[in-house]
Amino acid sequence: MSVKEQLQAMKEQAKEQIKLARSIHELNDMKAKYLGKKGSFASIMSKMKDLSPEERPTFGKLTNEAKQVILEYIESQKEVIELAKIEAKLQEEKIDVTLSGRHFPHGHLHLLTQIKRDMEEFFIGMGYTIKEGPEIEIDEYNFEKLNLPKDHPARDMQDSFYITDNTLLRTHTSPVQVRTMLEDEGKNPIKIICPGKVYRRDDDDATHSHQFMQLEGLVVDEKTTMADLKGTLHAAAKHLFGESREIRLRPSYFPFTEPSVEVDVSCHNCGGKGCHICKQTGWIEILGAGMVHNNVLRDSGYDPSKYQGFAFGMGIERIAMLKYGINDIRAFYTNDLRFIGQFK
Ligand code: 2U9
Repeated sequence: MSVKEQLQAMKEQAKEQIKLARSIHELNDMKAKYLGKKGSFASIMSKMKDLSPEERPTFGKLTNEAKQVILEYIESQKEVIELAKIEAKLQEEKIDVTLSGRHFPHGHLHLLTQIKRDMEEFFIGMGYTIKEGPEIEIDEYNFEKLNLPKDHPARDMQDSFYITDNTLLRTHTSPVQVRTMLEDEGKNPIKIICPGKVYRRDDDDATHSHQFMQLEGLVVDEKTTMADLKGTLHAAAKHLFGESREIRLRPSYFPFTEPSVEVDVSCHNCGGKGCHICKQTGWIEILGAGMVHNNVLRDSGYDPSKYQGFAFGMGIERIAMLKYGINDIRAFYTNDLRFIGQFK
């Protein structure tokens, strides 16, 4: 084969093979194979020495041209590879704007918080102020100032979480009212609600929890009567359970109120006819209340001959359970989203 033919064969072979290179790395291998020190081109060049001086210029021209052609093949394949790379990247990063978006669920307030806030708004509308206080209380505010003498059964160590002899987790939010009365030093009327967590040493079951939420209210003024209490509670019951609700008061006993009452609301499920929710009575007990005991007024600095007051207390869980037919109080605390998510 003449040199010219050899060069022609090499160019053709290079053209075919370079076209097959799929990466820059493969292309570099091709470059080395054809144009490298030990490549095909170098081996053809080594034949230069065997040629006569007349033949050399033609040989030189042909080899230069062949080298140039191979370099061009390499360059153009390099472009092909780079374009393919860009195309692959574009395909990989392609965004399908017609796909539906990913769903990011929104959280919402816990049912107990919703009811607490709803009640707060209702009472704010009635002119009340919201008061909060510590969950760790002293015995004096939690019991003594509420007319719960030392030997009262509710003060039993078995019923409360005592921290020291003198401090405990509050068993109701009433000490917040005591603190407010003491702060006002018997000078100003009081109209407050006190929502918050309370603690009792109960064994947890479907209707008891060692920790639950209360909302209590206290009004102290010079002309506060049981009629004010009844009107307030009727309005609250209607707000919670519907405009056509009625309430009834039954006599009861609490150490901090005298007289004391338990308050029933006409059943929101059957309207009073009797159903499984109201146990066929037409009425559901929703809270306790009464006129503030003279001892309680006096012990916190209010003169009972000048001031009267009413107070009420309700369990927020109980209200929620009645309103939504929830039959296990523990559902509020286990944070199962299938339960919690129902109350958006
Ligand atoms: C002061 C004076 C009086 C708060 C009251 C009740 C009646 C009552 C219960 C309802 C269900 C507690 O959550 S429950 O277990 N509460 O029945 N609470 S009167 O009386 C007060 C509070 C503070 C200074």
